[in-house]
Amino acid sequence: MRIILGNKRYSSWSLRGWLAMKQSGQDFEELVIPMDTPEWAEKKADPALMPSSRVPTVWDGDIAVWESLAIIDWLSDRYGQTAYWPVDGAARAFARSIAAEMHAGFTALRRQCPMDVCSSYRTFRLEEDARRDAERIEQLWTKAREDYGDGGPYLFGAFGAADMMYAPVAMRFRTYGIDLTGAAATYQTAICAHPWITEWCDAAAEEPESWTIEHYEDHVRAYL
Ligand SMILES: N[C@@H](CCC(=O)N[C@@H](CS)C(=O)NCC(=O)O)C(=O)O
Repeated sequence: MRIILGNKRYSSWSLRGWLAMKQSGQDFEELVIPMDTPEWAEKKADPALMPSSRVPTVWDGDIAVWESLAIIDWLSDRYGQTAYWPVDGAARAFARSIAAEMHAGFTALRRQCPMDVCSSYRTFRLEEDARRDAERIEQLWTKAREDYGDGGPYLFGAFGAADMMYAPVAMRFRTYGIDLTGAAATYQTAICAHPWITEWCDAAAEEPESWTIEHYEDHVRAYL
């Protein structure tokens, strides 16, 4: 298997797909393409590499899968549902719902706080719509941990699909100094300390300086 990724520093959707690949337990190759470069423009125009012109894209032999949730579905069908979704029906319904809510929503938070695992902004101001997104996420994490979190430190106990979808948000909260409380704060600490997250951040820190995307930095400065 092979996964096509954007910069590990910035590409939150890539992180979701990559975590799903790690969870499969299979060996896979990675191709990281620096976004906003001529190479990116060329590669994203190639449907034999990126059929949706977006990352992540997974190639399983000659079968392409894109969209982070579809990648999770594909891998869970192939390598075992229980590695991705809770067995208990109520827990699974909640896990699927919050994973889909992440995939489709929280646009204000995503727009205002682009993922940047290499930076830390201690004076960041969230606008009202992004603040509401952050509060909703804190509520969802708290409910998952309190109602379904026995058996491990992650949203549904063991690491799974919902954690893959929310890990980039935990990273954003860390980057922008957005403080959580109670069970949500404990969860954020656990996910940020996950060895695969550490591996991802270490690789991000090794990316060349020339891959820095200036307009992300300019955008963030507006909220400092
Ligand atoms: N809904 C998609 C989102 C994928 C996406 O938007 N990826 C970004 C990078 S993080 C991308 O490839 N954007 C195209 C571009 O920047 O040209 C998913 O779940 O995978």
